[in-house]
Amino acid sequence: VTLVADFLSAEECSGLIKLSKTRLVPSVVINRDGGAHKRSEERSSHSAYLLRGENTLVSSIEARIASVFSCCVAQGEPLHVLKYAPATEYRPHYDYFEPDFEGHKELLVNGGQRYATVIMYLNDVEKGGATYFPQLGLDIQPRQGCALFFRYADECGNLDTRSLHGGAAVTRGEKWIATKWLRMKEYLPTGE
Ligand code: PD2
Ligand code: ZN
Repeated sequence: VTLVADFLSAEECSGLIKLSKTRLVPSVVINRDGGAHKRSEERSSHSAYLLRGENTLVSSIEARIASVFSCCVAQGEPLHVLKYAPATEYRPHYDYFEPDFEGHKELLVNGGQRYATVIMYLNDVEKGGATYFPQLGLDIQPRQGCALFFRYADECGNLDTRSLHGGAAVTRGEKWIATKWLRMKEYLPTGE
C-alpha cells in the first residue's frame, strides 16, 4: 500500500469532477452469480466512467499513473469517478475477481485479473469517508490530490486477501474520488 501526495493538482481534481458531474448514475456491484451488474446497499455512491484518453486531462493522468506505478496505459480500465453524499459508503470488498464465481469468469477474459487499484482523492472530506483496510488496521483519510495505490495479485496471479478494503460512510460534506483498476494484461476499451 502506497500513498502519493500531490499526485493530482487542484485544477486536475476539479476538472475531473466537472467532467463527471453530468454523467453520474447510481453505482452498481458485480453480481457474483452472473448476469447484469446490480445496485446494492453495499455501495451507495454515484459514479461515471470516463473513456480512456477521452481528453488531454484524462490522458495526462493516465500517462502519469503508468509512469509512477510502472504499468502500461493499456492495462488500465477506464477511470471511474465516484461521488459519495453524506451517509453513503462502499462496504468492505475485494477489487479482484474471484475465479470461482460464475459472474466473475467472463470479466477475466478482457485484460485478465486486476492486480492493483489506484484511488485518487479529488476533494478534502469534511468528516468521515476514509478508505480502510480492516485486516491491516489502516485508515486513509481523503486529502485532495493524494493517490492511494494498493496491489493484491502477484505476477502469477496469487491473490492477497489482506487487500479487503472499504470506503467509510461520509458523515459531513461530499467525497469525490477517481479509481483506476489495473489489469495484468492489456484491457481493450469497451466503450463504457
Ligand atoms: O471510496 C473509497 O474509499 C473506496 C473504497 C473501496 C473506493 C473503492 N473501494 C473502489 O473504487 O474500488
Ligand atoms: Zn474497492
